[in-house]
Amino acid sequence: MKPVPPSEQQALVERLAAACGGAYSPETRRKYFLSGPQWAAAYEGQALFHAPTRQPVTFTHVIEQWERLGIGYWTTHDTDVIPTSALGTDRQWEIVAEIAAALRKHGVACSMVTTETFHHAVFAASPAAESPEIRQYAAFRVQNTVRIGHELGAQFAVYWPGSLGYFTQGAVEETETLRWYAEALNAACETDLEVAKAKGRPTLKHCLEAKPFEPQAEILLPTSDAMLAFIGSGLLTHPEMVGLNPEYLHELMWGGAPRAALARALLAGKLWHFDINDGYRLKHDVDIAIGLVNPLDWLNVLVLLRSHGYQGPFNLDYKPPRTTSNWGVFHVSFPTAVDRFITLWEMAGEVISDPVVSEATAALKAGAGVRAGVDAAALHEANKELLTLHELIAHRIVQILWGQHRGRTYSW
Ligand code: GCO
Ligand code: MN
Ligand code: MN
Repeated sequence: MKPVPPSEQQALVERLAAACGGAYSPETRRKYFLSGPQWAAAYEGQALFHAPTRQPVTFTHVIEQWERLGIGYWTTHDTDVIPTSALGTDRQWEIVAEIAAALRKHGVACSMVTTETFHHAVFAASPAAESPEIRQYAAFRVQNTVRIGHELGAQFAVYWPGSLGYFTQGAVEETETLRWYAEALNAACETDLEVAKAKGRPTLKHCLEAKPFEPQAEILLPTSDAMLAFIGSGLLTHPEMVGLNPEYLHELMWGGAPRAALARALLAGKLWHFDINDGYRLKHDVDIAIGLVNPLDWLNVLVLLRSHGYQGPFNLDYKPPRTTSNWGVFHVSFPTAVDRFITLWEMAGEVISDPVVSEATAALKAGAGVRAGVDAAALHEANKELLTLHELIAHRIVQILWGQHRGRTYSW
C-alpha cells in the first residue's frame, strides 16, 4: 500500500469505519440509557509514563458530539469544567448556567454528577484525612456537587473515594478513617434532602464506586461487596439513599467475576448505576471500551441485567486509547463503543428467548424427579445426564455471540 499522507488519513479511517457496517442511527442509540462522561471524552491520553497525545476539548464540543451521536446523557465531575478555585462561588453558578444552556440547546440531559476527591493535592491524605478542616472541605465538595446535580437536573451522584487508603501502613487507623468518610456522605445526603425539598425534586441516588487499587496501594473499600458492607455498617445516617455504581473492570481487577458482583448488588437492591468498560484480570485500570476484551463475559453480564429488568444508566466510563486522535474519539471510539453495547444488549435478549437455552435451563431446574432421599450417589446417578446441559448452554451462548443461531456458517 502507498503511504497515506496526513490530509487523507481521516478519510481513510472514515471509509473503513463505514465498511465495518453495523452502526446504529442516533435515534436508535438514544433509546438506551447511555451516558457519556465529560472526563472520558476529554481524556488526553496522559498517564504516569505517558505524555498526552490529544488536545483539550471543551464541554460544549462534547455535548454537541453527544447530540450528533445519539448519546442522550452527559456526566461530569465537579471539576471537569469548573476550576477548583471557583467551586462554591458565583463563577461556579455562571458556568453551571452555561452548561445547562448547552445541554438544552443540544437536547442532552445531565444524568449524573460526581466529585473529584482524589486528584487535587488537598486530597493527598484522602477525603477522610486526619485534619478536620480537610474533612470539612471534603464535605463541602460533595454537598456542593449535590447542589450542582439538582441545578442540572441529575438523578444520580457517584462517589469514587479514590485516595481513601494508604501507601504505607501504620499512620491510618482504618475504623476512624471510614467513620470520617461516612460523615462526608452523611453531609451530602442531608444537603440532598434539603435541596430536593426546596426545589420540589426527588432526592438523588447516591452511588458508591469501588476500585481495588489505584491511586493508592491499599484501599479501604476495595470492592462493591466492601461498599455494601459499609452501607450496612450503621455509619450512614441514610443508608436507604446510598447504593452502588459498580464498574465492570474494577471487579475484574481484583480477580472477581463482574457478573457475580452485579448479582450480589441486585440481591441487595443496590444496583443503581453501572460504569461500562473492559480490560484484563488482575491488571491496572486500563479502562478499555466495552466488548473489546471480553465480549462473551459482557454478553453474560447483560443477560443477567436484562433478565432482572435493569434498564440503566450505563455510563461509558472508559478511556479512548492514546493511539486514537481527537477526531477519532468522536468518530470511532464513542460510536463504536455505543454500537457494541447495543448489539450485546440485543444479543442478550436473544439468549433469554433462545429455545435451546430456555429448554436446557428449564430441564436443569426440573431435575430427574427421583425420590432418592439422602443417597448422594443415587441423586447424582439420576441427574448426571442432565448436568451435561451446563456445557451445552455455554456452547449455545458462544454460538449466539458468533451468529450461528442465525445461520452463519464457516464450512460447507
Ligand atoms: C476510574 C474511576 C473513575 C470514576 C469517576 C467517577 O476508572 O478511575 O472509575 O472514572 O468512575 O471518577 O467518580
Ligand atoms: Mn468508573
Ligand atoms: Mn476504571
